[in-house]
Amino acid sequence: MGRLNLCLPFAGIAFLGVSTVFAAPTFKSCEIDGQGSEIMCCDLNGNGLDDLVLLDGTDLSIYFQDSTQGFERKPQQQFRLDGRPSLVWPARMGKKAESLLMMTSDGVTEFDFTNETSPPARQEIIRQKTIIPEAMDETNAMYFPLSAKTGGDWPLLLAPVADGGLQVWQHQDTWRLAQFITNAMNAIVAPFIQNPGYSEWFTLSLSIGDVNHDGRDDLMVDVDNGDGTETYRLYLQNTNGLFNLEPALVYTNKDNNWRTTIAWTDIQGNGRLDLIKSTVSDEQSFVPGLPSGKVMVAVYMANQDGRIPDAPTQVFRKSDWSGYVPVVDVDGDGFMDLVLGDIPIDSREGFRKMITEKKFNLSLRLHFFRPGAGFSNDTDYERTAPVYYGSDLGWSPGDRLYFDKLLSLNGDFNGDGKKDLLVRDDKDNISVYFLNSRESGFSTRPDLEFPCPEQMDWWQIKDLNGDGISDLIVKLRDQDLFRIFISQGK
Ligand SMILES: [Ca+2]
Ligand SMILES: [Ca+2]
Ligand SMILES: [Ca+2]
Ligand SMILES: [Ca+2]
Repeated sequence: MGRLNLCLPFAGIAFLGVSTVFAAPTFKSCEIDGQGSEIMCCDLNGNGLDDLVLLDGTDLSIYFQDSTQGFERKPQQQFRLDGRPSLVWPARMGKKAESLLMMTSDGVTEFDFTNETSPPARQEIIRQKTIIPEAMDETNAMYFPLSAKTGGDWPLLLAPVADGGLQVWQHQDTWRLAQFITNAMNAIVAPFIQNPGYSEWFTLSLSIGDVNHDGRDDLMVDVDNGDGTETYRLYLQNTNGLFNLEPALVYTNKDNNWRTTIAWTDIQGNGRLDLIKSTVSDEQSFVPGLPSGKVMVAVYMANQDGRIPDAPTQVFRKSDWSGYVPVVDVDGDGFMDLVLGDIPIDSREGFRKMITEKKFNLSLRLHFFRPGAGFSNDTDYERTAPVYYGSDLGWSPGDRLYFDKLLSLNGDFNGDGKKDLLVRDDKDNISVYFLNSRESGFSTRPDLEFPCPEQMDWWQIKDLNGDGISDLIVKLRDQDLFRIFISQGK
């Protein structure tokens, strides 16, 4: 059996919004029916509005966005990819509308949906043996983007091939193999326990994003060295639309284990990647069997030459059981800020109460970054957020706490360029508290409430209609239903 094991290692790259006069916008809600674990947002017909592609096994359902109606409940198109393991992602291929690309064991195929009413036009664009398995016990397609924007009409396409190599394909009239990056990923042979014998599996850990803000996506790869260390390499994209094969950054993490989480982000917006490394303590709390939740957060600011220093520049502590640190530019001044959390459990009784009420209080501490001074050592602003976690079995906030459910600071729900607090704060609602200023922090009462009396699996934040205000997609649990809240302009 083959196994796809994919992850995206670095935190999102900040988008600096434009400050304008604002009020609480109104949101329209709609629902789409459909099964699937992943949803892709992309503009398939080129009308400037993101459409939704729901991925379920190898079945795709397409919901086109209408500027007044939002989304209709039923998909306008459904079709099935080839019955083989594949990676799928959207990319803009020489025109305004985006296409869906599918990579299988023998190359890349483009699906073009510009004619909404007929099935997509299909074209094989790259014929090349890749490391995607030819067959698996359970055949499915998963979302994994393998294209890099160049600032021009065509992206670069990346094809992982044998022996850990990554091919870079460039479009010049036709698709041509332009570059080869060696040692870009792990492809190892590992024993598969249930089925004696050996089968190949691979891990692909790479991230594509514009690190130095020149409009060209850069590439970071992460290779597990197999000795408890891993090596990150950053390749910047040149003005000729290819990668500089001399890495701009090489960093070996000597603590490659479950307790350590690494996030790469450009804190100062100077084009150099900085490192935030958090380590979860294995100390026990006073509740038997419950770890203490203490986490050490070490910030390494890159040197002038882009290198990561041996010793951390600043060290912080938090206690929220999460190796994940939300690094976002909360106040929109162009510098990333640090958000630290604490979940106080003072007693066994307190812990019991937390379990029975299905709610805990998360204390958020904001440390704003100031040029020349770094993150403030003292907390700039502190705020308690009640978090309702519902019937999630057990209690393990872990990385999911900040990521894709319960709480997020990745959205701007009034379009003022400042990030707002989105939190599942009671069993009926997901609430938004606007960030008013550094000093006064988030609103005391919710500015927006998105109704969600059902159990939910996760949410996704994205500006689907391009009005500069974040929209919200909520996946409901145990129902083939997604609820979508779309802003109606500023
Ligand atoms: Ca770049
Ligand atoms: Ca900031
Ligand atoms: Ca805002
Ligand atoms: Ca919007």
